[in-house]
Amino acid sequence: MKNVDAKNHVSGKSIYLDDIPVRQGTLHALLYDAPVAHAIITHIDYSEAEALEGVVRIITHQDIPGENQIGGIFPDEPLLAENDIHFWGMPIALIIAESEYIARQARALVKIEYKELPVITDPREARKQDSLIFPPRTFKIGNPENTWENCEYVFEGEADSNGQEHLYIETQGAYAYPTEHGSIRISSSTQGPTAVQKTAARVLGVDMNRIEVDVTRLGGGFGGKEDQATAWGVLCALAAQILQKPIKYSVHRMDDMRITGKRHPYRSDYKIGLDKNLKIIAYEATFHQNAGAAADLSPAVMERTLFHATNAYFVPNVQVTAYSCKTHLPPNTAFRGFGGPQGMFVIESAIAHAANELGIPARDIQAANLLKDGDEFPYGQIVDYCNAGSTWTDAISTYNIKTIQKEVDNFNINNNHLKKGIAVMPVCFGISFTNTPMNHARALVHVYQDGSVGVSTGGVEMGQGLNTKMVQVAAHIFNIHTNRIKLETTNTTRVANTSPSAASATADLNGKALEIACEKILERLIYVAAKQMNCAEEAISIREEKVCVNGQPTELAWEKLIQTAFLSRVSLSEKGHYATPNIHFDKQKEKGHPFAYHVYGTAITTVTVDCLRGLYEVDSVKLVHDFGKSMNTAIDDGQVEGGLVQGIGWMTMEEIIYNKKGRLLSNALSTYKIPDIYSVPGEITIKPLATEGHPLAIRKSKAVGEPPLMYGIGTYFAIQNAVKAFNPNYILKFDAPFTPEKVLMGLYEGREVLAKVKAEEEKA
Ligand code: MTE
Ligand code: LUZ
Ligand code: MOS
Repeated sequence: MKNVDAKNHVSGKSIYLDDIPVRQGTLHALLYDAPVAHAIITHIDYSEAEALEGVVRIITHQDIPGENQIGGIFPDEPLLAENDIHFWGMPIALIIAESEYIARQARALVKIEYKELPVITDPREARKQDSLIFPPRTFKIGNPENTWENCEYVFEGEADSNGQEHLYIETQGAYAYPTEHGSIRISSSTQGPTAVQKTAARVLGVDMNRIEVDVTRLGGGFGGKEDQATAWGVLCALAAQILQKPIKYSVHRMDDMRITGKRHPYRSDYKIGLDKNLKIIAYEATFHQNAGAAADLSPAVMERTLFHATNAYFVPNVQVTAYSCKTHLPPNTAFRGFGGPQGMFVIESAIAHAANELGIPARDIQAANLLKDGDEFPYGQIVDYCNAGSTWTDAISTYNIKTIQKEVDNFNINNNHLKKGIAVMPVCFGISFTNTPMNHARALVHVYQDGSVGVSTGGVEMGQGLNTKMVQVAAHIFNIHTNRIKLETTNTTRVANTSPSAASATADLNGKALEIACEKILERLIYVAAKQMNCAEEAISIREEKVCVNGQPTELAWEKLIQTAFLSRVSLSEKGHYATPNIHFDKQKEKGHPFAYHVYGTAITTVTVDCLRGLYEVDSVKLVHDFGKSMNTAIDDGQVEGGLVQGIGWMTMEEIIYNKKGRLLSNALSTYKIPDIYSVPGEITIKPLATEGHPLAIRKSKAVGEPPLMYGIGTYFAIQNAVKAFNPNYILKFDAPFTPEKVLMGLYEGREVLAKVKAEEEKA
């Protein structure tokens, strides 16, 4: 089935936040944010800004009727700064004006005085100064300390990965207006409508039932709107409450980039021990997560780093520790993969390091250590339905790794200034919120008198194709045409107390709730049909919009059945509630069974490096992915392609730079490079692994949103492989992204190579 929104998207009819027609008298909001990363405010003068014609009001923390607090996990983040500034871009005041243009002029007239304080931007430095968001956590299995002496080989090193800007095409924003009885209605570009509702209630000092949050769809979220959409919704609601006027805030790209948090940069240490058969028998890692100035989702992100620290490998002795380091950057947040990619990059670095020292391809080590059924993850879950080995073997044989390697070797022998590299990247990603209590969802279904169906769930459409999958689920249960079904907006008054659309689990959680709701209605319809047809309920089924008795279609069509049910006073509405069974986790012991299931896959990446310029191209990514039994291959393939390219961007070109004073330098698309059509691999081949799927996945179609991002990690190691082919003196570094600058430095470090190139140039 095609994406239900495809036509409207390409014809520009789809409605995003900025497309909502505004009400008469709508005012525009704009933040005044901190022009320094760490300081005490001594004086702010708003008088000139306030005097500007068209400025209606400047709202500060003093105007907040409830709590000045938006922290989700810990209450450590004010909505508007009081006396202290903790990051460059920290919201201080909200300017309300008749137009955005006027608000922008007013912003330039605000005068601030402050006393600057020392700035920390580096997580290792933060740890040294004991600046942590919360105490460190350790996952442990076996006993690495006693294993090192039994290892044939032990390697130690550092691996760093940088942050990543979400760059959703639609920036953050919200539109709020007052309704009756002290209530506010907020349209928000959020992955977490309930988070917006709950936080708005807290800040405004009203009950949650006074706040209605509605979401049509997002122009991308990628985790950046799981928690950080909240502030904008709350700011608009606050101004709407104070002024009793509609308030709109659609955030300018550069403001969005400056003010919001990003993927967490990590700086990590690893130690890996292998026996003589290349079995990894011990692994230790210490992760320093750059959390920024407040907790935001950092505790949960850090947790997932620990969960995925050993990626798709079984290691009997593991000790991994993570520190959430408090720095003076904007609070970093969820980003596709949610700490998992950062953890995986470190063990892949350790393996690359070991392979390089041993003079063997990394894939020899990878292949020797893949997970199998019955193995135990360091967090206690026992591996089942394991597809680490099957996706690996399938990829290696389908794409014929020996042939690919031979082509690469031949190319490298015959080319001096172009070199190819190759890497294999296995992925294992756990599906469920690692915080068990978040794994539940609800849906609400109305069958209308004419047989059409309206569906509401707690899930948010952000481009991942959720609504299409939900239509498919309802159409399947009722066995009616998909064009009879309409997905409603996501609204807190229809489906309440929702978890954010995140963790790749939205279709599973909301889809299962929707199945339950539809099944309950179907049961009643079958009762009505049986009475009508004068037969047993067991004999009744609905097939292609017709009531069947013992499998034989009758004259009773869907529409007629619905009318009959309605006239018999049978309820045609129902809600469904689903909570993932069998999951649990004990944070004291750091053991449990946190994931409903895991998603597996293996990608083979080849690249070509231009050894004169340091530029590179990804020739191909050929992968085998464990979709389970995909319910929509067009959508799922799109998720694999998008995730992969986003992962390649993170690993190779997207370079976030803050200066020592904590100012974002890569603050626009002219200074921050994201993948474009030219960065996409020349070939992407996706082969679905042939499996039966998993019973806890919606219609056995596994979650697909995040796992493919991690295939992008292979690109780093493929480039490294090519650099090494050109420059044998290159010393492996693990410092993503591998930008063209770093590639160039790597190609020419060590004098001999430079001399060789010069000699060749002279000869030419
Ligand atoms: N795909 C598109 N087009 N836009 C997005 O914002 N977000 C990703 C992924 N794919 C995203 C996307 C992230 S971070 C997650 S967690 C999942 O989609 C969320 O949707 P799901 O739970 O339905 O997979
Ligand atoms: N969000 C969250 C997530 O709150 N918990 C998670 O485990 C998670 N995982 C991936 C993405 N977002
Ligand atoms: Mo995705 S990082 O769970 O929003």
